[in-house]
Amino acid sequence: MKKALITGITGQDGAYLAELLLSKGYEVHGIKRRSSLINTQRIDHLYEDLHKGDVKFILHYGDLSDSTNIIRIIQEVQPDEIYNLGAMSHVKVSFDEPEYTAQVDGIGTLRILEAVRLLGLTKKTKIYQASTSELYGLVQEVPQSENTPFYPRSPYAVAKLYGYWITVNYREAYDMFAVNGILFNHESPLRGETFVTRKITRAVAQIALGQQDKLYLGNLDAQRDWGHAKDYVEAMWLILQQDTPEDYVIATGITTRVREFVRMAFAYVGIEVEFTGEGVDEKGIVKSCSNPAYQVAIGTEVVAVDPRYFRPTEVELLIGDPTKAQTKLNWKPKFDLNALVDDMMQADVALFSK
Ligand code: NDP
Ligand code: GDR
Repeated sequence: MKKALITGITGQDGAYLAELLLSKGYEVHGIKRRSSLINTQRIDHLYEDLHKGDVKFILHYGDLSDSTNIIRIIQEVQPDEIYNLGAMSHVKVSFDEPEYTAQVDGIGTLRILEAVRLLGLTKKTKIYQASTSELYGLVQEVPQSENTPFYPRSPYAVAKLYGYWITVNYREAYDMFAVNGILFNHESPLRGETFVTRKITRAVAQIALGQQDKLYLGNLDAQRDWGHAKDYVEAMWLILQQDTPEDYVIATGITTRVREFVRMAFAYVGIEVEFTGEGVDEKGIVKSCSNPAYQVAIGTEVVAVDPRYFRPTEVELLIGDPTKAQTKLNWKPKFDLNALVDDMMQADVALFSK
C-alpha cells in the first residue's frame, strides 16, 4: 500500500486529493496547523478514530515555517509521495504579509525537499509542488505553456517562483522525482470564501434568498482560466505516476472575465444582471427575474465596485495551454465553466436555504 503525505490537507485541494488517494487505496497522512478553533471542516467526513486501529487517514500537527517538525513527520511517515499544497494562498493578502508568505510558500518548499534529501529518501519519495499560473503574471504570451517566461506580480507569486525553481534545482542536483504542477485557477464548493468565485456564488445565493443586498468586488475585467478542483487533483496524482519527472501546465484553455462569472452565477437563480458605468462606477443592475422563488426587484443594484479589492499590481489575463497534460497524461477535465458554476451555486443555495 502506498503512503502519501499532504501538506495543506485542510484546504480545498487537500480535501479533494485526500478523498481521491483514499479511493485509490493509499494510506493518507496530512499536516494540519494548530488553530484556536477547529479547522478540519473540509475533511471531517474522512476522519477515522485512531483507537480503532488500521486507520488509513492520519493527521499530524505541523507548519511549513518549522523545518524540525517537517523532518520529524517525513521521517515518521516515510511517504512514497508528498503533495506540497500548504501555502498562504491568497494573492491580495500576500501584499499585507509578504515576509510570512515567502517563509511558507517559498522556503516551506525548500524545507520539504531538504528534509527528503537529509533523510536519505531521494530514491523513495516523489514530491509534487503546487506551482501556479500566477507565475506568468504580466502577460508575455498567450496561451501560457510550460515554456512561457515568468513575470510574477505579487509577493505570493514571487514566493511561488522560488518554490518552482528550488523544485527544479533539487530534481537536477540530486536526481529526485520532484515536479511542478503549474495549475491555473480551480474552484469548487470547497473554495475559500474570499476567492472571487466563491465570494460571488455565496453572495448571489444570499441576494436571491433576500439575505444580502449587494456584492462588492474589485477588478471586474480580470480574465481567468477557471476549472474544477476535482479535475485538477486528478492531474496532480497523474503527474506523480509518470516514469520521468516533468513539470506540467494544468488548465482548461478557456478564459472568462470576472464580470461574466457574476452574470453566470445570477443566471443560475434566474436573475439577469446587466452592467452599466465604467471603472469604479460600474454597477450590476437586475434586468429581469424569471424565478418566482426569488423576489429581486428589477432595477436593484446588486453589484458594485469597491477599490479596496484592487491589487497594487494585477494579473490581468490568464489562459493556459494544457496540450502537454492532455497528450502525456491523457488528462481531460470533466467540468466546463457552466458545470462549475452550477456545482458551486447549487451548494451555496442549499447552504443558505438551511
Ligand atoms: P487553500 O488556501 O484552500 O489551502 C491552503 C492550505 O495550506 C490549508 O490547508 C492551510 O491550512 C495550509 N497552510 C497555510 N499556511 C500554512 C503553513 N504555514 N503551514 C502549513 N500549512 C499551511 O488553497 P488551495 O487548496 O486552493 O490550493 C492548494 C495549493 O495550490 C496552494 O499552495 C496554492 O497556492 C496552490 N494553487 C492553488 C490554485 C487554485 O486555484 N486553488 C491554483 C494554483 C496553485 P489552514 O486550513 O490551517 O489555513
Ligand atoms: P487569484 O484568485 O488571485 O487568481 O489567485 P482570486 O479569486 O483571489 O482573484 C481572481 C481575480 O478576481 C479579481 N477580483 C477579486 N478577487 C477577490 N479575491 N475578491 C474580489 O472581491 C475580487 N474582485 C475582483 C482579482 O483581482 C483577480 O484578478 C488564485 C489563488 O487560488 C492562488 O493561490 C492561485 O495560485 C491562483 O488562483 C492560480
